[in-house]
Amino acid sequence: MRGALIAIEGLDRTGKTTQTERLLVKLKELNIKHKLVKFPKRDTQIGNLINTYLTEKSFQLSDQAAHLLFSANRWEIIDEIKKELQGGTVVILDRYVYSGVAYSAAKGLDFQWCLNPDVGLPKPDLTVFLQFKQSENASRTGFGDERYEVAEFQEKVKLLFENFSTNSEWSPLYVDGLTIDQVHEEIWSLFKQYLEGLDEDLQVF
Ligand code: FDM
Ligand code: MG
Repeated sequence: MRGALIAIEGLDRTGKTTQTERLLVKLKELNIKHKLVKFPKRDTQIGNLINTYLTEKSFQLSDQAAHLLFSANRWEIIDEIKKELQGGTVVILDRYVYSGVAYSAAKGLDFQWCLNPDVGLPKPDLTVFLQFKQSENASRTGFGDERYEVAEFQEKVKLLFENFSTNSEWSPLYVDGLTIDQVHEEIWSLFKQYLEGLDEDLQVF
């Protein structure tokens, strides 16, 4: 049995990080082996460059080069993730390939071109996509000042994410009006069935 690969996706400010932290607490309580990986993973050399790109608007990089860095940031740690899964650990991803494609394609890059460098990466067994039904996101306060934290851009990203909604492992979750606890319960009800691990091999993008 291998561990499940679970991704939490969504736009900025939808509660991904809060919810992944809640999941970790729960998994710890239940004594289930788990590992969290947040993408971009900023504490590697490639991740450092990505962090500079996101936080310093004066740092110039073509959209293509930036895109490939985000993909490289996944490839540089994927063997470690696979090893954890083989050892039976549940791996939770806070953003993954879907963010990679949606954010770059929202800048006008070709969708398939954006997916290409990630082809071969393992597909999650479950992707929970946190979203707002209302395009409430645009008016939400609390955006920071990183490169992509701009309401109009987030609206474009939202449309691009919709391309994945036909994927079999894609589980949209509307968070409008729900408390943190309620969202956690919803995620947990999707998550539960994967806790025992899986026999089938990982699929790949
Ligand atoms: N982002 C994230 C991308 O543009 N491509 C990617 O492959 C990934 C993983 O980075 F705006 C964007 C999404 C977001 C920014 O992410 C930083 P966090 O989750 O806010 O740290
Ligand atoms: Mg952010």
